[in-house]
Amino acid sequence: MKKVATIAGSDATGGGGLEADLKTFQEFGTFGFTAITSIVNLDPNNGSHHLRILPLEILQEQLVSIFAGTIDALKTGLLPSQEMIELVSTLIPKGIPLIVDPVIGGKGTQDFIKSNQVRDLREKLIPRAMIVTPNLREAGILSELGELTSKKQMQEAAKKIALLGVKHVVIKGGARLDTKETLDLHYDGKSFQSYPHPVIDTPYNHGAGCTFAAAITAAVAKNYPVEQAIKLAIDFVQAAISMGEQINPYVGHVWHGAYTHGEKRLEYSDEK
Ligand code: PXL
Repeated sequence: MKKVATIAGSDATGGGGLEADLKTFQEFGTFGFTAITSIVNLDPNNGSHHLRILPLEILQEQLVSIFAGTIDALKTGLLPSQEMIELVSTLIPKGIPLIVDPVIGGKGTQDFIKSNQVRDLREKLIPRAMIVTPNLREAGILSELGELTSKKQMQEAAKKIALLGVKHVVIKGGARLDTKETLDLHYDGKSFQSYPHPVIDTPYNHGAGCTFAAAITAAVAKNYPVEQAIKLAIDFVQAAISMGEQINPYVGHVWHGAYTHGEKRLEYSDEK
């Protein structure tokens, strides 16, 4: 069985963060490991998110644990401090495919990380990655091009991010592009491949970005070439968004089990 690890924050409400990663890893038939950097909690009085950062030594102990055996692919998500970015950049073994999801902010909340951490992501972690998967906003920040609204600007941003030293840049167009169709863009240092797909009209899409990067990570662990891993991840996330559900008064999550209709497993039947 392929082993995949995520170094990420916990989303207490279960849609994004390492919860999304683990659920997705399992759906892809891989065995998931986690190292928790932080916990994002939701205030039920007003829907605001609160970030609780774990002590660095607890992250270090988890990294030592997960690297005690073989890991086939590794994903990073929310790394909320410079010390954590530094630690992860130094402790992850060379030779394991690394997928960096450069989490900067959540939806409609304050950014989780500030400019110093963004600089460390650019200078320390992204150069070690095989694939980086920013959303539109993160791509604008990492490329220092600001707001991106067109395919051409996405291409420019991908080129600039590739210059940081990462082979594959995959920008998630998401629902923020000003069109009915959206697109995900892949740049491999030589050419661009775009993957247009319809925007699914739903507010219940929390967790889509983490799920996308987790799906790519699991597919890479299973030896899929990057292009095929991206296609699998897009189909998986489209299914997950189309079955998104409201989870509490403030947010609705993608259903990570949609692709294989996990909700139908073990349905109780009293038929004899
Ligand atoms: O979607 C970005 C994200 C990443 N990681 C954690 C999160 C979120 C969004 O809420 O909670 C832990």
